[in-house]
Formats: sequence, structure tokens, C-alpha cells
Amino acid sequence: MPNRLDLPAGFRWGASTASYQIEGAVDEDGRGPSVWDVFAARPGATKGGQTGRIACDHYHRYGEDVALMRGLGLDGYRFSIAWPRVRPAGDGAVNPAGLAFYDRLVDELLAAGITPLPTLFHWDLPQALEERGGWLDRDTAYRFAEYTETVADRLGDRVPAWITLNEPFVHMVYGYALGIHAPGRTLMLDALPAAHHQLLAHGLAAAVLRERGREVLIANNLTPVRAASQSPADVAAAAAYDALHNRLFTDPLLLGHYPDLSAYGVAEDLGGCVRDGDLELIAGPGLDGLGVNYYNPTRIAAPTEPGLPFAEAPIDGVPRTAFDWPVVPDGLRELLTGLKARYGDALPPVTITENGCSVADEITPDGTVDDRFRIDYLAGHLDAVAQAVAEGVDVRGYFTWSLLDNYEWAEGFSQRFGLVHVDFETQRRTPKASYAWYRELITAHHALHVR
Ligand code: IFM
Repeated sequence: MPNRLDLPAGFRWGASTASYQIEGAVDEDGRGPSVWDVFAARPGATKGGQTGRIACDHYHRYGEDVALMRGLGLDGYRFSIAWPRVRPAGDGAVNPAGLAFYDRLVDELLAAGITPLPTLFHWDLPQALEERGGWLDRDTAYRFAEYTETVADRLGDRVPAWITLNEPFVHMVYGYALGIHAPGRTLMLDALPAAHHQLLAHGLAAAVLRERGREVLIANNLTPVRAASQSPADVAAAAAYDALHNRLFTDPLLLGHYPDLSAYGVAEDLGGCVRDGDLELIAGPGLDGLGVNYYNPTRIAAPTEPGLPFAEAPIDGVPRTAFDWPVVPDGLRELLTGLKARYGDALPPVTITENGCSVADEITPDGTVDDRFRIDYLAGHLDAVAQAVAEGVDVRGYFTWSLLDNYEWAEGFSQRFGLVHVDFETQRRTPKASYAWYRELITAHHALHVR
């Protein structure tokens, strides 16, 4: 069985973070409010009322954080740019101090030998745009393209590849359908325009980046969907869930059309928001890479009550993370080989843009964090990637989630995903055992496949 050391030469090792989860400094240097500032301030919206006001204070401590990345020997670092730092009102005036922060960060990364991989949108929409309809409004896609121009013009000389959006599925479902995340809308299936307008924004931004000769990726949260049984009803429910979670965000990008959503009573024009030419724009000339965020598979059964055409079924008999997510490393191999089987030559090279687990990590009296659970998790998933590569999937890199313990959205600071422990009172960073393990793996892989 191939394992992680068999990953090909040139495979890129990285770690990921996102602006609102680590930066803090929400009121500094002209940053405008984001939907997350407003949502997290609502009583009861997040665990313990916690917000990203300070988070990991990365805005001030990025030098220390890049030094930690250098210590790992990372090839790449995936971070996100806060749109409200760059254009505080969403459109209109550009904030030079906001842009200057990312300029400094990019230079610091390059000086450390690390390739920056920025994501343009990881959920912190400027609040001013939300007040005009947010992602339910088609206009937001055009504002995103303008913001992309601003950032690409400033950083594009040093940043070869860009991720447009992070997990448009999660943003649509949690933010617009269920109201668990900002902006807290509870529209259920009426949230679907938020999917289309995000994808349209991707297409418009991709054109901006391509004009500048930059590579374009998108990071989707994908899950292999398993039917709870082989009964026709369970199999049909699994197909319906797969269409909503996965295909809604990969078919238009890779095939130029939306999947069949008739199980939801929705036509292919997603309730009328798809206009002529949109799908051509979304597919464009093709992605340079597909970012895959993988955490676990999903098991689906036929619904037992009216409403949605599926019901989630438990996955038993496997370890679970502190978040109670099932740990199924082979699900990543299954996902990657399934993408290849579904899309064939239309599947661009894949980068794993997120994968990791939350653990109830504690600093022991000797000052260490023994997160063996995370090491096993990462090792298992990396072996699964190597097996997918051996089965013919072109996977070019792996970015673990996350570099640092950080603000886990509605869960506040209760879920620790980092290779580096952060004490949120003192901002002290303590590399965990998984940090040393990842460093050794990267060193060993680099040595085996001399670059
Ligand atoms: O923390 C998130 C991240 O922002 C998006 N992907 C999943 C991670 C863990 O929940």
C-alpha cells in the first residue's frame, strides 16, 4: 500500500487559516465591519458570545506566525484576505492600510521561502454589502470582481495562484439556509441564489485573475456520500444529497451546468436566478486546480418526515473528533477517486486545501501538548491521499487545517484544530506534538524527492 512518503516529487506541503478566524484587529487601520462582526455580537449567536475581535491577534503577530511556518518547512501557506479590510464598504474607497497588511504578510512569507496561496473570500463579507442583500443579490458578484482587481493588482506580482472562494456550500447552508453562521438567514431552499451568486463571483474573479496570468482555484467542502442501505429509497436520497452538497458546486465549474435538483422541486435555473451566459462564465476555460476541503463522509437515508428529500444517518464504529465528527481517512481516497470517476479529464489537478481535526488539547505541566490523536488523523488521511494518487488522481498538495488553534465560528474558541496551541488569554503559541511530526514528515519527503 502506498503511503505518505510515496507522494510525488514536487508535492506541496502547507497549512491553512482564514482572516476572521485568526486576525483580530477588527477596528484597526480602517477595516470596515463584516457580517461576522455583526452576527457574533447577537446574543446567543455563538458559544459564550465569543467573537473574532482579537482571535489569535495575527494582525499584529504575523511575523511570529510566519516564523512558526518556516520552522515547519512549509512550501505554501493558505490564508484569506478580509474583503472589509481592503474595501471597507464592499465597494467604493480602497483602504491602503488594509492592503498594506497583506503586502507585508506576502513579503514575510516569501522571505521565509513559503509560497502564499490567498483565498479571496472566506465568509467575512463587508456588512455594507449584506445590507444590500449579500449573496442573495447578484450585484455582490460584480463587487467581488472589483475587489479581486484591487487585490490582484497589488499582490499579483508575487502571488502565482489564487483561491476565489472558500466552501460556498457551507456558506450558503449555514449562513443563508439555516442561520447558524453569519449572516444568520433562515431561508432553507430559498437560499439557493446565494450558491449561484457565489459561483458567478468566482467566474468573474477568475477572469480578472486570468487576465493577469494568475492561476485560479476554488476550495470546495466535499464529502463522499454513502447510502445507508441499498434500498432504492436510500440510494435516491443519497443521490439527492450528493447533488446539493457536492455537484451543485462542482458540476457548473467542471461541466458547465447545474445538477438535477428535481428532488428538491428546483429547476436547473435555480428559481430563475441563472441568466444567459452565467454558466459559461462560471466554467470559463477551466480551473487550474480544484481545492478540496475534506473532513468526513456523509451517510444518508430516505427521509422519515416531509421536507427535505434526505435524512442524515449516523456513522458508527469509528473514532470521533472533539467536534464529534467521524474519523474516516479512507473517505478521502473514496472522494478523490470518485471525483476522477465522475469528471474524468475535466477534473483539474487537486490540492487538499483543508483537512484536520479538533482535539481537546491541553498543555501538560511540562509545557507540551501531546496530540497523538491529531497525528494519527493526519497520517491516515495523508496515506489515503497517497493511495488516491496511486489510483490515478493528480493531487498536487496538502494544506492542513489549521496552522493555529483559532476562532471556530459559532463554536467560538471551543474547538482546537491547530498544529500550534494558542492560549487565547496571553496569545502564547505552543507547537504541539503534531507540529514536530508534520515538520519531520515534510523534511523526510523533501529529502526523498530532492527538489
Ligand atoms: O474552521 C473551518 C474553516 O473555516 C472552514 N472549513 C472547516 C473548518 C473546520 O470547521
